[in-house]
Amino acid sequence: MANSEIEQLSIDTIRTLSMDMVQQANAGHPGTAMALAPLAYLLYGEVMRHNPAHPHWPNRDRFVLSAGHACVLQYSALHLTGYNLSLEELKRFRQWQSKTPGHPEYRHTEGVEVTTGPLGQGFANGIGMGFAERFLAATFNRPAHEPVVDHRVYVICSDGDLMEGVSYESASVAGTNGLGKLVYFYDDNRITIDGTTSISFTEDRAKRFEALGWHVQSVDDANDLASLREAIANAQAEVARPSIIIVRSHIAFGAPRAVDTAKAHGSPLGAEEVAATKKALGWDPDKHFYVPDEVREHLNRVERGNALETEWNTLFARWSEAFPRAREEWDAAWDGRIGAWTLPEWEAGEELATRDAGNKVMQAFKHAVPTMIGGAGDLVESTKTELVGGGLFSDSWAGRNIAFGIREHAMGSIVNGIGVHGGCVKPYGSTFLIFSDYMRPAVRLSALMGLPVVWVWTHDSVGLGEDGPTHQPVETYAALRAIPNLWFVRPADANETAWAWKIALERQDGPVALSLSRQKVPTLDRSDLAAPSGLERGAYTLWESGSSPDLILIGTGAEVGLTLQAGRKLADGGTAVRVVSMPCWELFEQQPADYRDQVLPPEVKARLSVEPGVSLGWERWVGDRGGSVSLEHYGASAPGTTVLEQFGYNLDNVVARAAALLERVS
Ligand SMILES: Cc1ncc(C[n+]2csc(CCOP(=O)(O)OP(=O)(O)O)c2C)c(N)n1
Ligand SMILES: [Mg+2]
Repeated sequence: MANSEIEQLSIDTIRTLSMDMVQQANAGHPGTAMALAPLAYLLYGEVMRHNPAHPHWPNRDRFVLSAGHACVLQYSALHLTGYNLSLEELKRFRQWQSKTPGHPEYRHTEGVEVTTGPLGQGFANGIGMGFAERFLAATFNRPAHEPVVDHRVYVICSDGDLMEGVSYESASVAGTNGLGKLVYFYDDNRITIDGTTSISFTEDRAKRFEALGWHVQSVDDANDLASLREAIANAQAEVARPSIIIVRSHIAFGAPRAVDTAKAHGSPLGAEEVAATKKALGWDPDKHFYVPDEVREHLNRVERGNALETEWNTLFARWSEAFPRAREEWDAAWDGRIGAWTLPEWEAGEELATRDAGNKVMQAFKHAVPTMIGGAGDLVESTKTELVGGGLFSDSWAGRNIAFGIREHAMGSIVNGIGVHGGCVKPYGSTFLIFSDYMRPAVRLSALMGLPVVWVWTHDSVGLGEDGPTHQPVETYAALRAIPNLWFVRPADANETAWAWKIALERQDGPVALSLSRQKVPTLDRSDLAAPSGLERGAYTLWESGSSPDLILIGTGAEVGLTLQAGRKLADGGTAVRVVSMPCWELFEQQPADYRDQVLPPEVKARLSVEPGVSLGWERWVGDRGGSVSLEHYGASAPGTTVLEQFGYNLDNVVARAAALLERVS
């Protein structure tokens, strides 16, 4: 078979498999996969350095299908090139527990590098991968030795990806940082679900990316392999700027009626149109999920992948021998291991904001995690999250501090991309707690993917003061606690902050969010209190007046000090009181029932929570007879101490609320 023939047959196999998957499931997105079959053929078949037999090889090229709805394209390519994804699994597209879910899922299907589907995310994740690649290259490559880190990131994105703001934000970050190992493809099919893009998306995309500092090329026809090859070669040669190739395509290419229609985006073509398409392509319309033997042979990339990996393994072995110390660091980095460090401790009574404590903790562990990188959304002076002495990434690729600019959403998605890349231990992003809303899609995905990343959010209550209600989180704790698999930690004082960072560093299977105060809080005098290590269990009895309490006060974060004061005062008046510090609901939920019952004995019904946010959810801990000193309204602009005082976060009010509760319940 002539080369061009086998190429065409392979491309049409990707096309027909994609169509058949959607038709069989009677759900999914056939059109874009059909149109981009040639691109997938080139990327998986000849461009990317990947190994289907070992998808986790560190120096592989990364691939992101940001237009995750077109996942049948990726599944077809993974199957045909020899990944662990059988034809049976393709037939079970979108079915219960199949390896071919409705959008690509990280750690679910081998070869899928990141979960995509929410448009714009994959675009920004790819940029995070580009950060990781440049940082690890600068950290581990040695002059006069072949590089051990040297790969590209290939991303396919769509109109929707480019319409979403996060793609603009992150593209700007990529341009500013000159991430030259990125090769993006924009599927310019001029169609979205609601029809032609002329009704919703009219700016000049090429000029936009040029203005953002990208290297921009266009290919007029998605079926023109020669032009695609040439553009890809140019993009690879451009190492100082990220590249984007705008590829004009026709959705549902090959389908006589469905081509260029918005309907082909997200509906099965129908049996008749599938048959007509197969006929038009010169295929037998009665054959489904048909893979010609010669295509299977032609596209299998296991041998090539093994050869590429072996070649890298050999140079990696030479490098390891020449630089044994670097090799040790490499192993720790890729295993996500944390070196030895000592938790700083603070003396009783020392007054400092937990954000300042956080800063000191970061300096204490920064050498124990030499490949940790991260930064803030233009608030590093406020969130205090600089790794001092680590350098700025925009100055040098070995710099550990990333200036994300005022782009919280991109920051979140970029940190996720760094996280899935591997090698960079515990990437983090920080801003004010209120602006976690701006990064919520990325935070949710970090939790969904179970990524070991850290979110550091400061200015975590109305106690921030003068900036007023726009800046004061109220519903935010509840909103974040509603995200499954996110640990939201609000430490009480400096010593709890050290423990909060400790669990953040140690957690491997999901994100940890640290909620830190802007305002000073007193370091608790632990001489008659439980140790701050209690934070590891999510909640712990901080202090009690006697062994069987009639009343339990539960405080979080900066309000624990006040809660404790109230508890002592009530005890002085003769009440048997227990004070619980509850920095993290999620960790407490994971404790065995007997521990939970020990901290919050079911028979004690008089329970009062003290936290400057909505009470939503607190009924789980205070019970249906308990109460909450909460905020069911927005904050106000005034000095923080005044705001807290006025809203009832003062000794008299907490004591009065507790006394009233006790009377009502007993
Ligand atoms: C954030 C987000 N909003 C909405 C959707 C639903 N959605 C899926 S694809 C799509 C747009 C399709 O247009 P385009 O991105 O151009 O993809 P094409 O149909 O051309 O493949 C939309 C709105 C989504 N997946 N993510
Ligand atoms: Mg489109």
